[in-house]
Amino acid sequence: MSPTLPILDFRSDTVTRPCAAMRRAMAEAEVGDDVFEEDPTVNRLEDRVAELFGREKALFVPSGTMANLIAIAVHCRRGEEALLERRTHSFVHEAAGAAALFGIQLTPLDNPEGMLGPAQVQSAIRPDDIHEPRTRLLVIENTANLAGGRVVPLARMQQLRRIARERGLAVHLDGARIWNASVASGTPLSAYAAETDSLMCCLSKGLGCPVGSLIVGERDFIAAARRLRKMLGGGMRQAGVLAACGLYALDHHLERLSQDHAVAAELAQELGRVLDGRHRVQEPETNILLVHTDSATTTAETLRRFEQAGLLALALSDTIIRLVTHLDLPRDAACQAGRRLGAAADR
Ligand code: TLP
Repeated sequence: MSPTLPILDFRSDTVTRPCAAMRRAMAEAEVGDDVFEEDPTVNRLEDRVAELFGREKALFVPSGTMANLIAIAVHCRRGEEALLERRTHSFVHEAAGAAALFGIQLTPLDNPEGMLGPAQVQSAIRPDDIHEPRTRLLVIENTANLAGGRVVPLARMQQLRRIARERGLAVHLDGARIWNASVASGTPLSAYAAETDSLMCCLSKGLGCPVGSLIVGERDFIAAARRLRKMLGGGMRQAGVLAACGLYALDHHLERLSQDHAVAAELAQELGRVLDGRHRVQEPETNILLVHTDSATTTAETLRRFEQAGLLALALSDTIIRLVTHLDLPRDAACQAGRRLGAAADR
């Protein structure tokens, strides 16, 4: 790789750094002790996010992982069960926190779409039998990250909610990238939220904040979540400096997500052009692009080829490479990637 080529970091939308204006908002933030609920900037962010989703309350927490853990633990008691699709972040990438810390069983269901289906949920819900865990919760991830940033359609969420209601289950939405789902589909955030009992959203992914997620729900749910946040050591003090980033991002970085989606679509075209038949590029729906390969060797070779061209990507498995677009990439990142890979192939 030429030493002058800037790195195009497609590993995740979590790699973004706060821009100058966001840093100014941090520096100027009014702060107080948030454990006493006295940080005006945190309070403003929580009120704003609750309103965006049309729910009573929101709670600012340090990470998406903590947000999911708390929500699952408020819904389920020890020995109870939550159902989720096998590729859901809470099952794959949260270090089994719900099981390890709260005694909650997460039961994965396989679905080729990467999202729960109504029929499989119906048959997975347990009967009232002393031998079995009590099924309490469905966890839905929208967008579905490891399925390639797929948007779970509102109609699917409505079907799942109906089943959950009929069978006495709650629904939690991992909306780390619900912003992307909403911008891509034109579905209002409040419409998604209406099909859930709780949800979480992340500021630290496509919105470009350095830290932070929120749990959203009704008053009693958030009161219980606040207690668990303290138990887990997630009560932050003058957190307004972080919340200020969220307020800034909601004003300036939400609508622009459509650009990230456009760059991902362009990148799919470019990669389709420069990668050979050992690769299949999955059409992106949002800002996440998957490249499926025929073997672990191809994956390793392709990642090496990317790296030599100054592109960083992640292997999700032996045969899946993930690339994510975000606001720290140049607008022509896809063209640049295609050009660099093409030029390297010609050498
Ligand atoms: N996802 C990260 C990695 O952990 C895989 C990424 O780069 O995509 N829910 C979803 C759907 C997520 O994608 C993530 C992070 C989380 C929850 C956890 O958020 P954090 O990293 O704030 O704990």
